Amino acid sequence: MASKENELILLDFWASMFAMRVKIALAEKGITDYECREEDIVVSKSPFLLQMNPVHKKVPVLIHNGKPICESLIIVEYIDEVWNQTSPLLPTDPYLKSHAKFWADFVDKKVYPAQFKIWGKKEGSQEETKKEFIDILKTLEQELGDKCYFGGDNIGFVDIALIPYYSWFHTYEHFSGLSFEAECPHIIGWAKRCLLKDSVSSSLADMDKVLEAITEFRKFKGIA
Ligand code: GS8
Repeated sequence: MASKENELILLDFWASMFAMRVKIALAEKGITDYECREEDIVVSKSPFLLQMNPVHKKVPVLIHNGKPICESLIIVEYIDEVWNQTSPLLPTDPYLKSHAKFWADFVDKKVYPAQFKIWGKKEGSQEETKKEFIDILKTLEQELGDKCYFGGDNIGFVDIALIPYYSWFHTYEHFSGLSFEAECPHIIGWAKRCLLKDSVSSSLADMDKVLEAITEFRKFKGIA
């Protein structure tokens, strides 16, 4: 447990791409001494989650010395500002910072809804969805260009926003028949580079466990 002056609690759900962002950011800052509380977001949210995030009632929530911070990208920025002595995640230059925030926002506005359509819908109505998803990944490949990471030579805000989705790629491929290696090899190369970092590999959910859980979830919701 963290010391009383720096008490950190993360309200988590193991397969949440949003919660994984927070875990990567904390790991990048070398923060390992925090309490991770798993939430049952499907059947029964804890009264503590409802108290800490009364507006959205969602994970992740980071509680720092009793004060809740909600919304994953806001949490990552908060972590970057509070633990600013090491591993900067956002550039200090205002233009470069706004650029990084633009692409992280793109991930939230485009990748999240497109991926949901892939696994959260009945198979068979998917041709447009698949094309939409691949086009989004290709747009991200263009932004990545020849860089090692979206952040340049080190992983940064955009890498942290996007890489958790990689732990779901197996699930997307399973329900769509897509091959990301064939369609967007640069994104796959980038993802593999990210996974070489302990901060990422220790924070991402197991791909097979995600597929298993989503297969069960689809049955539960009558989608399968
Ligand atoms: C999204 C959090 C979210 O959807 C963020 O933190 O960036 N914009 C927010 N969390 C999900 C789990 S991951 O799919 C959640 O808590 N869902 C519970 C619910 O919808 O009731």
